[in-house]
Amino acid sequence: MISTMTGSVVIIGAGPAGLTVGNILRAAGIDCVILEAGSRAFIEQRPRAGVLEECVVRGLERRGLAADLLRHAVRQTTCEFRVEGERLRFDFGELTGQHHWVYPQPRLVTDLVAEYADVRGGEIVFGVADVELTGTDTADPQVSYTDAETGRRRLLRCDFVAGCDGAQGVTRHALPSRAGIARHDYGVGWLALLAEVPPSNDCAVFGLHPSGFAGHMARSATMTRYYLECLPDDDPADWSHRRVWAELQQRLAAQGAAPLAEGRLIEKRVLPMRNFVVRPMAYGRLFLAGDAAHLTAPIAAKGMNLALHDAFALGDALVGRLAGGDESALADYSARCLRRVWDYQEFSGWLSEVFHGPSSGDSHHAGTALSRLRRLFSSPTAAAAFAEQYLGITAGG
Ligand code: RFL
Repeated sequence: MISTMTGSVVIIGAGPAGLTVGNILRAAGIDCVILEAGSRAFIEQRPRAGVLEECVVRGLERRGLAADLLRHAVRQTTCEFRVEGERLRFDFGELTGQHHWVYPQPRLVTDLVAEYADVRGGEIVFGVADVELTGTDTADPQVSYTDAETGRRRLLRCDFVAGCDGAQGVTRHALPSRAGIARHDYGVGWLALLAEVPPSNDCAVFGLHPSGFAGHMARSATMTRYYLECLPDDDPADWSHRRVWAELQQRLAAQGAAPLAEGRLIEKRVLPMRNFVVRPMAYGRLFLAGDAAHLTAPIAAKGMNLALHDAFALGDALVGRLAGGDESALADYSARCLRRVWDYQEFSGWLSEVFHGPSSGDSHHAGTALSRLRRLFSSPTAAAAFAEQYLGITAGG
């Protein structure tokens, strides 16, 4: 079966990036179809990120995509470091006038799917398999896939392809071999945990400890994400309920901090801390966005934010081209996004040095890590620079 869609875009992947691109195109009346490997229920429930930068929220709001978020998200203006039994509270809100928004990724995805499919009339095909791209370096790109309902192959001819299929997707592999992939492996793992308990602090907590980093991040009034540094090849099965809570209590302990509220762990998986960046993010009529183009370990909580920054740029550029004949923003898309991507990669590396210093087994690294951290509380210039990166204020793009 062949469908020809003139003046149109095929978007692969219905994560935050793909759904945002789709919504922007639909708002401009441009035809598009989103092909998603999972089901609607699957993408609406998959627990992942939960922290959005102020500038991303404003970007969503400008495109009519933040109504529920603005009603329900919680604002945070402070983060807290716990080190050597001390609590160091960093008030980035006071420094910048901006804040973070806590809104679980599954809720955002639910909002974006509803707006795209139910309000803006966008087409989305769930359960696709064996997606293949051809002719992306010509004016006649084609995408084929196996339809879950009929089991038959379908072929779509379109004008542009948006590769928004995440870090495990296929679109990145359609780039020519000369496209470069820069990789970095931090050599540590994080045990990512989702606990059915209310947050135990009013803001994100980063615990620097000789046994390993630990993190606490609110997701909702009843759900908290925790992280424990571990070996990259650790088996989550070796982390019993008791062991997890004992390590969290120990690594996040500080004077004046109440013990953590403990509860059922509904997710427990080991994430190797590694990054990659695809350069360039575009080739011919194929444009990558989000994790498909760059993976940023959750050290700095930037992955979903970057995916949305890309999606704004790509959606707007495609509208400029398809509705107005203006090629310039598409031509600049990769270079523009990569400026922000590299800024966030650098910030992630900076934070990794700090978070993983005390547990590195290297007393020199431990010393410099603590020095970096303490400078945020003694130097207004260092504090301002950190706050800008934490909030994504000055990054290019
Ligand atoms: P997604 O969300 O992975 O969506 C890609 C979609 O593509 C589909 N797909 C395919 N569809 C068709 N054909 C194929 N061949 C396909 N292959 C894949 C997938 O089913 C999926 O629906 O990518 P996107 O849109 O680029 O969004 C990226 C974000 O999801 C990601 O960066 C964040 O979740 C990262 N992240 C965090 N980011 C933050 O900004 N703040 C955080 O606090 C934060 N915490 C996290 C995180 C990621 C985590 N994990 C599990 C990796 C915490 C965790 C634990």
